[in-house]
Amino acid sequence: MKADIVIENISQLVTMEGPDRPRIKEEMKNIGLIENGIVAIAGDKIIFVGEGKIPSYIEIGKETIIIDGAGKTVTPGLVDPHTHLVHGGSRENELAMKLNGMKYLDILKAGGGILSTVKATQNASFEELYKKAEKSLNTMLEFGITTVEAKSGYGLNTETELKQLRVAKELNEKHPVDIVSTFMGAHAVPKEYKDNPEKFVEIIINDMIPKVAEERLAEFCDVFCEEGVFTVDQTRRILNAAREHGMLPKVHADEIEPLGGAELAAEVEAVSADHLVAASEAGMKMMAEKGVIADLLPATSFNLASGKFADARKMIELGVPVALSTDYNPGSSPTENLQLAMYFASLILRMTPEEVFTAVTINSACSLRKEKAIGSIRKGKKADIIIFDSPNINYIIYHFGINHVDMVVKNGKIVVEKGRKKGAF
Ligand code: IZC
Ligand code: ZN
Repeated sequence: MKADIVIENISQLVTMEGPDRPRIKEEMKNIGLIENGIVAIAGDKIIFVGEGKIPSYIEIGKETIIIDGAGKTVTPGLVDPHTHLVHGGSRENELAMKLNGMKYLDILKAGGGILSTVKATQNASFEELYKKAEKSLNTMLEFGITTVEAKSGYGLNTETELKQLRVAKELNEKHPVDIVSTFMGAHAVPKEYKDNPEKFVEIIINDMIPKVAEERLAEFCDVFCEEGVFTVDQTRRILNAAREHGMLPKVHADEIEPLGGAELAAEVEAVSADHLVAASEAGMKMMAEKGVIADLLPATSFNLASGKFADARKMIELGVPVALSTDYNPGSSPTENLQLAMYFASLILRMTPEEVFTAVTINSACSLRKEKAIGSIRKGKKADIIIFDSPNINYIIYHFGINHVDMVVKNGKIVVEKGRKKGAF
């Protein structure tokens, strides 16, 4: 078999070998590390992973690209399983309010926050939303993200929710980064329904969900289950309706107030519960029992500046599989830099670099139900591979705030070189 790309002499090759399922407890420390590693790619697939020299049955032709991995760390493409990628506008006007001590939920209650992005998204054209999200996707790719989840939820009316999801669909078709879509009409209660939120829940269930399903615009459904936003009961009803239409549940759970979101996520057997800063230990135990993935977003906690962070150590100890995300959004986490979230996960959540890499590869792939195709470097899997200009994984975490990516191979093609996007797409 002829190789198109060979990466050899790799100082640290992180394969994430092991079963295609979420890794828990001590398993999160096993990253399948190979020193002096080698990877061969043909077409869009990995055809060989090993140590030392390439075996003779793999043909090296004149066109085969040989990459020297000396002094480099090679990992599976990073998977970001929680973002609000497609939206209009930005919210830097909230910075002064925040510095004056105004809380995230109070800004929302006053008609700002998510609702100000809703206005900007309703007013933006398809092309404007597309261009803005494309720019963010390029940044994400340069930071090593090869698959990203994207939520709707800045439309809050059927037409704009569909517009957001259609933008994500077209970007998925045209941009190298794979996008997995989530319908999140239940992101905030629009002003018109402030006094009758039940009416809005009805619209989500009876109008939005069937239309999203009919156009096959989303694989998942998510709800912002939070004090003053959607109750546990409303969240349950919305997620059950979405499941009936083929969308798997995710929950924004216990981000700020301990409402019982973790417990609900376990009850509805959600694929993931995200945030969990205020989650109860009982809720975490229920999640562990049901295999619900904890998707933690430490960049958001950092940026909300409340000093509160999710208890990752407790979750890992209890056997909850942990994934990590940027939560890229214009309010609580305006950053596409997953490496920064990885740094916070290590230094603040006390996750080891091995646990961090498990969380952004195989566990995050599981959080998007894509673990059969991505999340590890194994023969037959998709050739989504990152070459970091770092001699080991500890260095990537230690030297923080910068982009360590040297090269990105996506679907077997080199799309980032020397940390910069290559060509137009
Ligand atoms: O726009 O503020 N938490 N949703 C729930 C967000 C943050 C995004 C936003
Ligand atoms: Zn979110």
